[in-house]
Amino acid sequence: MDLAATDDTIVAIATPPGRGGIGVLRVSGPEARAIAEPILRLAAPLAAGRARFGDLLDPSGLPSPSPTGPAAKPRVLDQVVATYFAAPHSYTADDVVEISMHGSPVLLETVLQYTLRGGARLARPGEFTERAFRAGRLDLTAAEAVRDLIEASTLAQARTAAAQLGGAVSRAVAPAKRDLVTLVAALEAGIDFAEDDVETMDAARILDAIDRAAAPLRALTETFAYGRIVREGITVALAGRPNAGKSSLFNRLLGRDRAIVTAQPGTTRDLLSERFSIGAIPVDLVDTAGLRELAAEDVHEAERAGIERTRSTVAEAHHVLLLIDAAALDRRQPALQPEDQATLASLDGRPATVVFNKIDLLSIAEQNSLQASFPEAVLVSSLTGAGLEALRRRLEAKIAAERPSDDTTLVTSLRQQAAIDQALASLRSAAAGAAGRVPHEILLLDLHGALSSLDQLTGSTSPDAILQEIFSTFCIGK
Ligand SMILES: Nc1nc2c(ncn2[C@@H]2O[C@H](COP(=O)(O)OP(=O)(O)OP(=O)(O)O)[C@@H](O)[C@H]2O)c(=O)[nH]1
Ligand SMILES: [Mg+2]
Repeated sequence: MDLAATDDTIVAIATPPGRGGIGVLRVSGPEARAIAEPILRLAAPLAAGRARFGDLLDPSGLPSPSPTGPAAKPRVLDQVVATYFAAPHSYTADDVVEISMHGSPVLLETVLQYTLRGGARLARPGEFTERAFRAGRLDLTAAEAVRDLIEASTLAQARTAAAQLGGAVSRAVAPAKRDLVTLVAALEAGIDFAEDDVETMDAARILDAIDRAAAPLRALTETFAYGRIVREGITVALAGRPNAGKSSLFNRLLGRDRAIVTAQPGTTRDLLSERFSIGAIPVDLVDTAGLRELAAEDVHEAERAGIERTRSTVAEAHHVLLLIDAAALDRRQPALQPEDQATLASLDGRPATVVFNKIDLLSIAEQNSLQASFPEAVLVSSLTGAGLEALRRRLEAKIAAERPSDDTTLVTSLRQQAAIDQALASLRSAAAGAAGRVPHEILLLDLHGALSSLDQLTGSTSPDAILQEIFSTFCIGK
């Protein structure tokens, strides 16, 4: 891999845009100290690993870094804490100075401009982490985890990212890599010394070794589906016939009046989507247009288009809440209408929950007999809020049911999953070769292929273009 130059000094505001209690400017590179020190008047000189309190001097009053600039008596702009991390014991492994000042955009911008005039370069998004990666302080899965941790919007996402930052994915892959290297070495020895009477491995032992290497990789890929749920969340679609109360339930679950509710069937036309969370999992809840067959002469173009959108949303949702107006059912013989049965059938086994709404219009006895007829259904009233807690718990339980055991490493990124899949494909091909007794030279091609996929996973052999793409998704200052 090409080692990018770290001989220049980069700078960025590390705190988010806007005003705050503290704003941090981060300078990293060989000139970090030299660039930062002139604007700092500290109680004691910068020392590795120490935070120093002191004044931040107004750069405009300083002898300008360009010799033609005006020189005047320095004014104090702020009181700050400056921390110095000496190379290689810093995040980037370069010299790093972090100046924590009051979080004023004007102040931060002034100091940033000063460091730029002093020879620092504005950091690209993710460049600090990229330097940490290139210095070998993080592998690629951990570097990606830095971004995921910053972007986490639920605690579950943060926990998963933190585990990856701690090297969980690399650790899970390490035994497979070790086994493969051992196998490759044994086979290569067999080839190299073919004439020297070195005992070559038989097919059964090779197959066994390949299987041992594949097992932890397979376990990782099985976590991907759930890892994605943690990272990206799930889509829950509210479907049902017009007037079942979908928009009312939508508003209730979100806790605010987002969707228009009227007594007229066909109120909702466009899809409405809002994010909330259930048991730490982000959920995109989608309110849809009521599903009904429209006679040709009954052309409401907007409603027809809405129904089409509903069908495609229902077809893609992780989970469908099929809402049914309980008050419109036959009280003695409650049964699903053909439209509702058709919707359920269209799901093809994907998770769905039948929800009977408007139970405030039913007597307790009627509610009980409805629940007895549909033991799996949840009974709610969007009007009174009855049954909503049970509905939330039901959704939470359904999501939790997909979850692997608590201590497993979750693979969340498509890139990581693709690399592991590729390694597994190479191993499958090697196993088929071994079973078919192909020459070991051919087997070795597949085994090296698997190893190189695992190297790509951790970034030890990733091409620069791929690295650029990954780090460009970071925020500036990280
Ligand atoms: N009594 C009672 N009325 C409800 C309940 N939920 C909804 N309603 C009423 O049912 C009517 C339809 O509600 P909406 O939420 O607009 O129904 P929808 O399914 O979104 O309807 P469309 O958008 O037309 O498909 C409104 O008059 C609501 O006030 C409930 O739990 N109990
Ligand atoms: Mg509606």
